Amino acid sequence: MCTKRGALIIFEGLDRIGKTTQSKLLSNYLSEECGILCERLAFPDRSTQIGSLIDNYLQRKIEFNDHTIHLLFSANRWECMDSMREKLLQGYTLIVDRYAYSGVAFSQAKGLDKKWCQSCDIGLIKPDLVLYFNRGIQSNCLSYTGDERYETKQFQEKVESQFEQFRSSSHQWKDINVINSDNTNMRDKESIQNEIRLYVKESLEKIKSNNIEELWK
Ligand code: DGP
Ligand code: NA
Ligand code: NA
Repeated sequence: MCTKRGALIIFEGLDRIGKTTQSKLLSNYLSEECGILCERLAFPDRSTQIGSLIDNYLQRKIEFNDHTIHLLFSANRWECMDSMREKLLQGYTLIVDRYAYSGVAFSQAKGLDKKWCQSCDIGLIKPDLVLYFNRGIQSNCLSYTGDERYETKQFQEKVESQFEQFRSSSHQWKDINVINSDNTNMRDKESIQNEIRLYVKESLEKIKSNNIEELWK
């Protein structure tokens, strides 16, 4: 095979912080303006059978204990790995909304053991770039509240402090601050998108072989 593999680019961060909007903008830009093979996906992928259990859980229609739902979220990533690997090797860059970092952060916020949380995602495809959406220092101009299970201010703040642990532990982790420097407003979409495009360009240039590494090994 002589095509260079695509990049695995992850969007991470709290709920309602702009990941979906920005990942769609990026995906359109790469495919339409740069002519780069590209696909966007999101975890949880609610379209599979496991994803439908997760969807019902998030909508509070069914219950699982904390360990069980953790394993289901992880299984939902694992069931996509073969097709993701195949796509990457065909040269597709994959833009992915959430990944194993959400898995660890959300479950740790409930009090589960970190090592246990990480263990079931060991061996997933390692990202080339993780864009972590955050609000910098504590800011009140974001609302996380929604109807789904995790969408309360109190829980999101716990998750936020768990996300922080990945900052220093990974060199492909880049912070995207969504709040203006005056700390009162959201940055405009274009400025965030431009920052993301620079990181993505850098990351695409770094791919020199078809080698795919594994997460947390
Ligand atoms: P989203 O579709 O991106 O809004 O995600 C749905 C919710 O599930 C959101 O509150 C984040 C949470 N979530 C995403 N991935 C995981 C995971 O692996 N484990 C847990 N416990 N929660 C997750
Ligand atoms: Na959500
Ligand atoms: Na989302």
